[in-house]
Order: sequence, then structure tokens, then C-alpha cells
Amino acid sequence: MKKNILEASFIVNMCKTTHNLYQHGWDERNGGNISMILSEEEVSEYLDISDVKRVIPTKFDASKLAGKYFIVTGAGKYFKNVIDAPAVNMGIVHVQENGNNLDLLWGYEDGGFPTSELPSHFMTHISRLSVDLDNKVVIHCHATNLLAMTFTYSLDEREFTRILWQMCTESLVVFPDGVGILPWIVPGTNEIGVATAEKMRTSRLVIWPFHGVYGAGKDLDETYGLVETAEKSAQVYTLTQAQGGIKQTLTDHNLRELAEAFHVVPKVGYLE
Ligand code: 2HA
Ligand code: ZN
Repeated sequence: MKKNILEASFIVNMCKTTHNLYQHGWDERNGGNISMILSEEEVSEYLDISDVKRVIPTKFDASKLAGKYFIVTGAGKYFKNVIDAPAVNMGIVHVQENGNNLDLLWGYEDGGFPTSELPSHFMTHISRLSVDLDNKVVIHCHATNLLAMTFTYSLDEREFTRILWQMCTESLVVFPDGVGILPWIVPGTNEIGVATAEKMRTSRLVIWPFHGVYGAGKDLDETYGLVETAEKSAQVYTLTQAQGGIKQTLTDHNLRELAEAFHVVPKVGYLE
């Protein structure tokens, strides 16, 4: 007897996370997408893994993820609705050995597909797994203040990272690896996937100018928290501008003290 999948912690946590993201206003309409690696053991508790509902082409080479299981939000689906209809708005897929097809095991019940940003998600998983075997989650959202800053602030990665580190004492501790920033690229393409994955090798946060942000991490809470912390810094930056500008801030000496106290290594060359 398989257990009821709607009670699985991975479904419950995906529902909570998409709901949280929606409530922050970071995933209007169909904005944003999440993918998370699941183990064969946890999937097997709830599903017969030999019961393939449909085969879905990936349209890029995902062979480095062959054999892995993912839960992925659906293309065109609204985060607002995931909590009330998980099986319509998300799916669980298994990557076939050739890396060109996915076996759909559960979800996308209205005939849907994985997110249009699947190339960026899967290529990011490949990239993060090459440097961190604990990587499991990729979150994309339209975090409001980070997005706004891509219009008003320098898009130099060092400058952008430094201002975020300065706006919240926690930020350097949470993302010592800083933020990567892409040029503007059409979303949903393999091209933006390749570019995102390349940046993800060295930073778990990647900004898509005039669009949003990607975060990667070991579980939903940690990855959500990563995006949330960067967005909080961006929000504080926005408020400082509204309050008349920055009169004082964390010094590079303060940031070094912080790194030492919390045993993190700030991205090389980012502090003076
Ligand atoms: O899936 O956010 O980047 C909707 C998006 C595209
Ligand atoms: Zn988007």
C-alpha cells in the first residue's frame, strides 16, 4: 500500500513555499518556478515508479541528471493556486537515461508540463551538483526590490554584492559567495540556462536583470531563506534611498570581523 502523496512532506513544503512566495508578491500570475530533487526512496513511499503517465521531452541534454527524480512547478501555472491544487500545478518526473526525456509519475493533471524555465533549473542543478553534492533545490522568483535595483544600481557583480552585504549584517553570513549577474537574455531559453548555470558554479544567487532572481540550496527552507535575505537587503537599500540616502554603513573592517566570527569566506576580492 502506497501512502497518500498529498501528505508527503515534499508536497506540503512545496505548497507552503509557493504560498509564501506568492504572499510576498514575488510570484505574480505565472511568475516563478521551483524544482527540487527527490530520492527514489521517498518517491517510492508514495508512487509506483514503474507507472509512467506520460513521456515529456526535455529539448536539451539532461543526461547528467539521468535517473534522478524531481518535483517541478508547472509551465504557466500560478503559485497562488498550488496550495489548493498541487496535482494540477506541479509534477514529479524521472529523468530517463538518455537525458532527452522525462517520465511523468505524478501531477500536471490537466495535461500540463514542467516550467518553461526547465533548462535554467536543470542546468543549474548540474552546475551546483558539480561543486556541492548536497544541492537539491532551485527557486526562481521576481523578488520586487532586487528586481527594482537592477534598474537603478550598478550591475557590476562586486558592487551589487557589496551593497547587499552592507544593507543587513546577516547578508554576508548567508551569501558569502555573493551574487552573479547575467546580461538580459530572453527567458525560457537554453541560452539563459547555460548562462545561469555558469554563474551558479561560484554563486548560489544569480540575478536576471529586469526580471528576477535564481537561488540554489540544499532544501526548500534554506533556498527560500537565501532569496529572502538578499531581497531583505534590497528592500533596506530601497528604504535608505527613500529616507534620503545612506549616511553610514558597515565598513569593510566590520564585514571582515563578521566573516571571521561566523567562519565564512567572503568572495575573494570583494572586500577592500
Ligand atoms: O515561469 O517566471 O521566468 C514564469 C517565469 C518565467
Ligand atoms: Zn521569471
